[in-house]
Amino acid sequence: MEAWAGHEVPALPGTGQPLALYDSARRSVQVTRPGPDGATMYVCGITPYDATHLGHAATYLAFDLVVRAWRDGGHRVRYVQNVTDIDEPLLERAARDGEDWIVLGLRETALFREDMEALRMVAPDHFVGAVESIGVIAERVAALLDDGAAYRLDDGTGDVYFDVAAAPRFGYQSHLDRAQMLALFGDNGGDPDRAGKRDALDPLLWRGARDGEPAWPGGVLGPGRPGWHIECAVIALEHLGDSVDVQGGGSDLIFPHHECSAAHAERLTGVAPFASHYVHAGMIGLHGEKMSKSKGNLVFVSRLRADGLDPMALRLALMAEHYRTDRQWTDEAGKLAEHRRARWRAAVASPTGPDAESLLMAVRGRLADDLDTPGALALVDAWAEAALAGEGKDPGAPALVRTTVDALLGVRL
Ligand code: 5CA
Ligand code: ZN
Repeated sequence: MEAWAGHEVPALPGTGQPLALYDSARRSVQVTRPGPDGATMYVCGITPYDATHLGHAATYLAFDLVVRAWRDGGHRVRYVQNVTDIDEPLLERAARDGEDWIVLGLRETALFREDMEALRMVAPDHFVGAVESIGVIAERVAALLDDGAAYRLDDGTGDVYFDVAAAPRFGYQSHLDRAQMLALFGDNGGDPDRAGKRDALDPLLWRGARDGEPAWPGGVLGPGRPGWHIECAVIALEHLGDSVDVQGGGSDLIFPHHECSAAHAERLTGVAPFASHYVHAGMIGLHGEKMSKSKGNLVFVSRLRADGLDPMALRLALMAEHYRTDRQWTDEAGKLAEHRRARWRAAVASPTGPDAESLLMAVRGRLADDLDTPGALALVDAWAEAALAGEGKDPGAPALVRTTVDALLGVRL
């Protein structure tokens, strides 16, 4: 499907530093090492039944900063994001509201594009729906069956499951014990109690057609629709090759989603690990609870925009704390960010300011260190206050700071 329009990221003098990111699998911050063909990143996209809340915005912002840092480091970037435009939660919401699931998905995806554009998020090179990928997903599920890594339940449903025993390293990404895995699996779309499975943790690859549910031809699989984890594995493999530099999403996807999609991809290609870095953004909450569709405590980007919060201030608000920390949204955070943006705007409108090249190097250093946005923002604050106090006489500095903030932080002043 079409991504949003995106926008120019201005070039900066010199080259950024190698980007280090926390990898959930190795449980440490490690330098990313994109190959000569460029850096590759797959980020788990929305399930479009309720777009776009601040949690989504914060997570996609983290990966937008990854793209900016890589580009600044001289890398070509290939970035893919999916849209889970067919899945249980979408069908449930459509049924609840008496709406066609296709209409619901299209409307929320359109709103998501609008919000991403307003937030000046770098657009993915491929923005790929599950529905448009069903043919290739079915082929890969058939390959897993042929390979003995998947099996069909013999209860006449046509449902096909992945055999986790076919993934000897299962668990290397999330580091959970079996009890933790079982609990999360059940809470996140899994069916640990389904009769006939070889292992309670075996994830669904293909759901055979049911009366009243949408279904597509699946070739040898018979009619049905794909499971969730295989969707992301196959879309990544189709568009980015056998492995990626970064597999990204919120920390709610560590298990089962990223563990299972890595297991599927690795079994399909024989290449492990599927991702050099499994990168996870912390959860945004409201009044102490994780923001989620099921809890109904969502703050929508479109609502904040309609209420007059500038999208650039929203970016700054979401960058005020580190992307990996779970954090709370408050109206106060929005106000502080508006104030910060106003100070920065006034500062870059000054005729002169302190040396901006050293600021650029320092901001690059903060972002290269696992996207330390609080550190980067503090550096720009200090420069802005000095410029506003009339310190520093470099007439070229304000323009370079404006470009630095635009290119690396995505904030247009
Ligand atoms: N379609 C799947 C991924 S393939 C999905 O999880 N969709 S979603 O709409 O529920 O979430 C979209 C993205 O936002 C995911 O990366 C998810 O991890 C992230 N996300 C969801 N809720 C929050 C939250 N409260 N805070 C931060 N990120 C969140
Ligand atoms: Zn995904």
